[in-house]
Amino acid sequence: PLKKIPTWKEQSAKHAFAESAAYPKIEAFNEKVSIFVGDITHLEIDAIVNAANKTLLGGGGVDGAIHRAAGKSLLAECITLNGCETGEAKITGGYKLPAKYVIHTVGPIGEQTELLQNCYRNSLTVAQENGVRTIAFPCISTGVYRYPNKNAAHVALTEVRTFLEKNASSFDRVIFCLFLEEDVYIYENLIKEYFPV
Ligand code: AR6
Repeated sequence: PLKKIPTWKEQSAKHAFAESAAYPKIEAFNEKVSIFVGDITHLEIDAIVNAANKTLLGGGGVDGAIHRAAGKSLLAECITLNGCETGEAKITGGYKLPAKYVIHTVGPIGEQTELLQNCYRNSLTVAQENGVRTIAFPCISTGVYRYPNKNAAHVALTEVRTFLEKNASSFDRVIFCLFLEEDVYIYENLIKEYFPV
């Protein structure tokens, strides 16, 4: 039988962070992934990923929440970046967020698998290049951009697993930050397939 994957269901980010700090560091990549259910702007970690749009100048959904929580200095830095292509990723400071960095990636509009794969790969690469050891992803493209939730979860889990297989020592924790019940149901089932112990 598969060992149970540690999951975080706490709405309290402080509690989640305390758990993360207490969690023993284990080399196996499958010990490094977690589910967090709640608001990504509450996470006190190295980097949170933003599901942005090509302008990088803010929007609704998780993008709006991140800009509101980070304050206007985030927008000021984003203005200097001259936008971002779909599938690419760019890093900024976190400003008033408890996270040190925000990694902005632009998901595809609709189900364009390769572009969504690129979002995860490029975000993890940018994270690695900047010494980020703890990172959280929202469910990129599954809101306003309408990528089907379950298929998007397969992409997210595949890409994180593949990246960790090659670069396990670069990261202490990769968090799938889930905001909707539907995604909690999907990830709790699929994560066991991608990260068995
Ligand atoms: N914390 C974590 N996840 C959240 C939060 C939050 N605070 N708020 C929403 N989500 P979406 P997209 C979830 O629409 O589909 C913006 O206007 C949400 O429930 O934010 O990539 C951008 O500027 C869903 O599961 O991103 C772009 O124009 C997930 O985040 C466009 O939307 C992604 O939903 C990008 O669309």
